[in-house]
Amino acid sequence: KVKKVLTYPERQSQCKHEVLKRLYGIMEEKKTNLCFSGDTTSFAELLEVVEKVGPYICILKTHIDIITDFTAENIHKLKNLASKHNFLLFEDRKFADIGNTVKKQYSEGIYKISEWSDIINAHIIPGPGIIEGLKSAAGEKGLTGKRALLLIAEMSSKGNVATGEYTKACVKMAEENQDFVVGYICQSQLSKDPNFIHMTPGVKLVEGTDSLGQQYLTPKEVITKRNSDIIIVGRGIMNSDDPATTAATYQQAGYDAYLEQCS
Ligand code: 5IU
Repeated sequence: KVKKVLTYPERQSQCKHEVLKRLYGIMEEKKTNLCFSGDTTSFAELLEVVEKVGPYICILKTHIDIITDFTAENIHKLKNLASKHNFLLFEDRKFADIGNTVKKQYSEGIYKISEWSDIINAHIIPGPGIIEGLKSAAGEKGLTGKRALLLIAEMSSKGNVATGEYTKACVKMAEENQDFVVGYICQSQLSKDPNFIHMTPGVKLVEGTDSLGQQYLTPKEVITKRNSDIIIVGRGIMNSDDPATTAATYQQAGYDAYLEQCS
């Protein structure tokens, strides 16, 4: 039987980017491909739930601009949780403007995302200047190699237009910018190159939809059928009565699917 995917340690040794090497290391050590999307408007609640789910995740995805009680002190606490539980921070900012503007959105304003978020993402609609802009912002803060970008190649929501040629253009842009782009937000595998990781949102234990266009696949479908690498789970964990136990369930489902893939 031929292995369908490389193991995390194999990918870690074959990939070039420091952030990706760290991520594969965490995935191997903690036996998890679970990214938790902590979509709450309360920083206090975010810190509380992350303290519980921290042991089960490799990445925490945030939407810092929905938080009402933002403070630098809370960012400090979040960074401490990330070191304590050993996971990366991914601000799901979905940059989409010209290079000169995203550069400021990434490093300035209230949130100063580049100072704390290991990973960010962007739409490719403006062209490669958006990648250059974000990369130069990280460079100016002395963070070259410590920050990485994911390109949004596909979306989970019904009727989205990130398909076909658009997705292909995204893959091309990623391949041309490997010093900063480390992968994709997508719904299925787009590359076999270990320098690119695939992260898939729209994941729940049971398939379905929400009332605003979200479409859900199961962890098994995402990892073994779509050959993605990371499952991104928000409400499936956030809205559960026991986030820690539920996160452990998603961790196990995602990791079992990975083991099945590489055995
Ligand atoms: N998200 C998606 N679909 C996408 C992209 C991002 O759901 O195509 I790009 C984000 C939105 C939300 C999280 O923060 O992933 C999914 O949350 P739920 O698991 O609660 O649906």
